[in-house]
Amino acid sequence: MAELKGALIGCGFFAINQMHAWQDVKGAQIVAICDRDPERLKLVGDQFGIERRYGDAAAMFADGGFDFVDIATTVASHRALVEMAASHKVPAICQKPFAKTLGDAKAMVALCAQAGVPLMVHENFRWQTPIQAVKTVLRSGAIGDPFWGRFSFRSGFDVFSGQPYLAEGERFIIEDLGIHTLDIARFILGDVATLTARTKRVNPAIKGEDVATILLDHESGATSIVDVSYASRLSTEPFPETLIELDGTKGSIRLSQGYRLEVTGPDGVAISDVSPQLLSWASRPWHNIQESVLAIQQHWADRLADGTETSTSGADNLKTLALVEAAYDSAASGRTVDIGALL
Ligand code: NAD
Ligand code: 89Y
Repeated sequence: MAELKGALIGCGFFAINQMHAWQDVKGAQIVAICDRDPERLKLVGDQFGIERRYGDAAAMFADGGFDFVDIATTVASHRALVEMAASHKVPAICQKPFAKTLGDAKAMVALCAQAGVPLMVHENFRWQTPIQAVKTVLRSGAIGDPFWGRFSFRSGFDVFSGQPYLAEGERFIIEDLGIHTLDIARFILGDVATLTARTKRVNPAIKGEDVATILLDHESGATSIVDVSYASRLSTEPFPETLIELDGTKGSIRLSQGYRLEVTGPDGVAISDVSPQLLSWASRPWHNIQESVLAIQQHWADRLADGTETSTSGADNLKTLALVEAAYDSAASGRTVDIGALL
C-alpha cells in the first residue's frame, strides 16, 4: 500500500507536535504545508524539511497532490477550510474546537458527507494512554456497571504564554480544555441526555471563564461531574492530567495524579502505573498530550487506508460540541439543558 500524502494548514504552536507525530506515523507523510504567516511557514518548513510551502490554502488545494489535509489552525478558519477540502474531495482532519457554533459544525459534517469525504476531529485526549487504560478496565467488566463518575482537570499551569489567544476570547476553559474533558466523559460513560453547568472567572487578566463545574446525566442512567479549572494552585502541578473516579456495581476505578490507576473489584485491589511514553521529540509535562497526537494521527492513517470510520469523526464530535454549547447555555440561564434538542 502506497504511503498517504498529507498537507498541513496552520504552522503554529500546536502544529509542531502534529508535524513531529506525522514523522512517526506508519503509512502517511506530510508533503506540503500552508500558513498565512510567512515566518511560521519558514520555521516549520525548515525544521521538518518540507519544500512545498503555501501562504494561501486555496492555492495549495488548487495544486493538489495530497490525499488528505490536516487543519491545525484556530477555530475561526475551520469552517472555511473544511469546506475547501470538501469541495476538492480531500479527506480532512480538523483540530478542536471543531467549529465556533454547533450550527457551523453540522453544516461541515453535512457537506463532507455529501461530498463523500472522511472528516475527523483532532479530539486527541480520549487517545491518551491513561484514558485508554480506564476504558479497557471498564470494558473488562471488572467494576460492573458504572453508575457514577468524575472527570477532573484542575491546574494552575500558564497556558497563556504559549497560546496568548486563550486569554482574549469571551469563552475560555470549556471551549478550549473542557471540550476534551466532556469528550472523555462521553467516551467512558456514553452519550449525555441532560447537562447543568456553573462557571467562574478567577483570573482577572483574562476575558473568559477559567473554572467550570458541569453535571451530566448520561443516557445509560449514570451521573457524572466534569470539573475543570485553570485557577487551581496545587502543591504538585498536575497539568495536563485528567483525573477520573468511577463507581460501578461491583467495584471502582481511580485514576489519580502521577498516572496511578487503582481498580477495586470483587477479587481485591490492583494498582498499576499507566504513564504515557516520553516520545523522542516530546517534553514533560506535555508528553501525555504529545503521545495522544501520535495515536490519533496513526488512527486516521489506518482508517483512511481501510476506509472505515474514525473514533472522533465529525458526526461523533457534534455530540461533544453540543455539550460545550449546552454548558455555556446552562451557565448563562441557570437551567438544565436537554442535549437531544440541540442535535
Ligand atoms: P496558533 O495561533 O499558534 O497557530 C495557528 C496558525 O494557523 C498560525 O500560525 C496562523 O497564522 C495560521 N492560520 C490561521 N488561519 C489560517 C488560514 N486561514 N490559512 C493559513 N494559516 C492560517 O494556534 P495553536 O495554539 O497552534 O492552536 C491551533 C489549534 O490547535 C486550536 O484550535 C487549538 O484549540 C488547538 N490545540 C489543540 C490541542 C490538543 O491537544 N488537541 C492543544 C493545543 C491547541
Ligand atoms: O488548547 C488546549 C488543549 O487543547 O490542550 C491543552 C491546551 O493546550 C491548553 O488548555
